[in-house]
Amino acid sequence: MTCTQVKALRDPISIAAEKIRKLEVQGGRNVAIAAITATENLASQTKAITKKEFLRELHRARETLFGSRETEPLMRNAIRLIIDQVEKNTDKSIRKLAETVSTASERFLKDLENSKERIAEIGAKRIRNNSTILTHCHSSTVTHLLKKARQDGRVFEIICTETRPVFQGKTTAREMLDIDVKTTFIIDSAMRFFMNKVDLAIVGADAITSEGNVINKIGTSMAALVAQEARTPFYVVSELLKFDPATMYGDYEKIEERDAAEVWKDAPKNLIIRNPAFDVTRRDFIHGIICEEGIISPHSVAEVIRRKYPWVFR
Ligand code: RUB
Repeated sequence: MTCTQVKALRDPISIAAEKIRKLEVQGGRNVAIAAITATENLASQTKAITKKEFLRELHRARETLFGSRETEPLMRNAIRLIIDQVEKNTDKSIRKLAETVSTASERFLKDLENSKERIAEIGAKRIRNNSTILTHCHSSTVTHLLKKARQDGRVFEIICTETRPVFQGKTTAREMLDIDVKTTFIIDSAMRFFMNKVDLAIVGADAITSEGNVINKIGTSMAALVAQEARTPFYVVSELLKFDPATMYGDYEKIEERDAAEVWKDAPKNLIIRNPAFDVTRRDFIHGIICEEGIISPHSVAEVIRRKYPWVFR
């Protein structure tokens, strides 16, 4: 290993980006937390002498983190806000600027935690006693909501999809078994078979667009489609800051395409394998977005965000 490679491995940003890329850290929320923590660590260890150098370091970190997963606006909004605070700070002392990173990071993490709790409080009320809920992939926001419902004494069952190709559904299944929830594990293509046997479908989100469409793990739009056919209410559970402001100004949210080896390791030569990580669920399929501001219609999402987090649009 070369000196540069060793140095890169020790750097908190490269370590975090690598974990995010490899899905050792998964889910929009955990990705954002890992990126924020790494940025805070980078700032506390900086050897920069001038503000210009410090900012250059932060901008480099931003590029590396944003490149680690393309469909994660919560991470992007967080890092953008933190760097913005440093840029606005007129102080020239690096210690003070590093403190700004730390204060902004801690505040963001605290707000994120509060949102998670608020979402769980609101959403848990929709989990009726003796109901069955279907979920797809692993969303820490969804499982937190379900844990809250359980703490509130609600008895319910979960059906979770395995979520090919990386099987994040196994994490959901384990978390549900840990809180004594009766859990059934199904293959993704059994979604339609089970959808008319459940009372509710709940999924997380990676990104929300200005039109109120939701981007989440590949297969989510299929779940939404079959939920509509089965007349099963379909809810998205998400922090508002998963909103991507660039979609307001014409950009499309990028859909990350992952390594083909995740789908088939020793695939025959010349076989084309496609592995998109996410898909878009149109707002018409979504009953409501359960967020920190309540259960809102996907149609009103941009308006609610503009009111609650006006800085996102700047
Ligand atoms: C995870 C996924 C989750 C959202 C929401 O995909 O699609 O539903 O990220 O998760 P991956 P959370 O495993 O590819 O990251 O509520 O934890 O933010």
